[in-house]
Amino acid sequence: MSLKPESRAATGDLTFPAYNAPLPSTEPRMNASTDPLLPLSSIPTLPRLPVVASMPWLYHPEGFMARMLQLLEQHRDAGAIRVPLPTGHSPIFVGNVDLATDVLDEARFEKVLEGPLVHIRDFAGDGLFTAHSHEENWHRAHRILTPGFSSASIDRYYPAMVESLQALCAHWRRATGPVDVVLDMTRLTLDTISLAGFAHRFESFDRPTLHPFLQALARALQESIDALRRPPFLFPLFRATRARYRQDIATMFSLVDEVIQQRKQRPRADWPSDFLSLMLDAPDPGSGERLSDENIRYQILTFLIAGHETTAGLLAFALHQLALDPALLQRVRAEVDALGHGRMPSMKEVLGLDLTRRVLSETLRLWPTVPAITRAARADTSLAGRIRVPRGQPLGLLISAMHRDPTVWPDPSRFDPDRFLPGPTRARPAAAYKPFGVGKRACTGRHFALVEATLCLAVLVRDFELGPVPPLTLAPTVSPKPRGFFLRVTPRRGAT
Ligand code: MNH
Repeated sequence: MSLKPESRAATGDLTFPAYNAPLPSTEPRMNASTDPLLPLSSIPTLPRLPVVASMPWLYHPEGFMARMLQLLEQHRDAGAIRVPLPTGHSPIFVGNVDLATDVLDEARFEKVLEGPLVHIRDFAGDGLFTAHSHEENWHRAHRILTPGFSSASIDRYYPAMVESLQALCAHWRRATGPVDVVLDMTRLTLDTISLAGFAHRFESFDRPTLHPFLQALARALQESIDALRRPPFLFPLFRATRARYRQDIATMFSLVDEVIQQRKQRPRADWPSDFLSLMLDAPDPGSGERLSDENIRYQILTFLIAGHETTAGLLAFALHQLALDPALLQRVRAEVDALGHGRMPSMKEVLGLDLTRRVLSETLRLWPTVPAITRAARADTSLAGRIRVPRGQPLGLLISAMHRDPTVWPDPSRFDPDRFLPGPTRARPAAAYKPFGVGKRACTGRHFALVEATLCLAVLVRDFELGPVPPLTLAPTVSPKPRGFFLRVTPRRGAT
């Protein structure tokens, strides 16, 4: 299928010739003042039909994000495509390093809430992830919580990571058939973040299905995506779905609010050292004020939302890759075996697992579990000195496409953790690798996630043989995951 400038899309003719990139991307940027800037409509645009807009062109068995990646790979030279949605929005997705470099400039672009984030705000409110960049509560929570997530503070939460991992290992030792890896990684990361976040034990490995609270969360997240495909006038047809959604939100609020009230009733000396205590306790170093109970509820839900699927997907992709590649698996195992014991490693040992960590970095390059983020121009500006961008225009950054840009990643689809060895190969443009987002709205939980993922991957490959797996296909979920990933795991001989 070919794309075309939007002016021609309006005619409804679907057989235009392939789009030609307007100017080579090597054009010096400073020429912006002399060359006329091209309008946004010069960006290749998917056809727009009545009601369904470009939906027929967005189908992919592996989901919307997989389709966006495919489209941007077909239009590498243009570096961006426009996607008319049934909601009337027409977001632009940027997918090469050249154009993304401009969008990373915080002086000119800022995070805006678009797509699923608009709906996730229904239950994550003005928590860090779904707050508008200008909201006072974002600044306050950012100042209070950032120190709690620094690499130095993670050792407080390390015992929670170990405890959940032990439950996973016990579950795998009991397994009589192949395990459902995505479900098990989800149980693991949810249990870890709820234990570290608010000292709550969901004990997911002792239940056949996720706890009702976690099911409510999963359904609400799914609805925040499904709602995007629905033209607003069709909402009345989804009355039952919307009622369920409101009920799921109420379920989540009541559990979290109760946890907060129970904590406040306990004597201060008994408070566990988790994020909830930090939030109730620490005044904002800027204003001296504390977070409100309502805002704390939103932060807790935010940690659960932002902190489980992403890390679960990362671990599932890494395990899939190691199960496919026995030579690499042996190298990782050798690194972990060299610790010389079969106990749970200490956090210091985990931080020294260099290859294991690089496997995770390379996994996040090929399958970034937050595949896109949205920015908008603070004032009229341009991309690569050639495309005019009006103030407020939302731009999606397709991180997965930037991560496969062949101008900075040779043989981009090959899995090679040694790309992340220190040395001259690391001299890449900043926009080449952004799995944790950009600037002041970048991921608060990145150290937490990487420590947790390194610990878990290391212990799982040390203690279990991984059975054979078919080649990777993706589930069509927002945060990508391997599809139908069942793995035969057997305790490794000699492992304790
Ligand atoms: Mn996380 C923001 C990726 C794990 C908490 N996270 C982001 C963003 C990306 C991201 C990308 C930027 C979103 C945007 O610009 O709209 N996060 C990840 C990945 C992993 C991850 C790939 C795991 C792998 N994140 C975690 C964990 C936590 C967490 C674990 C919490 C325990 N993330 C956040 C929060 C934000 C965020 C909070 C919002 C930060 C802000 O806007 O101030």
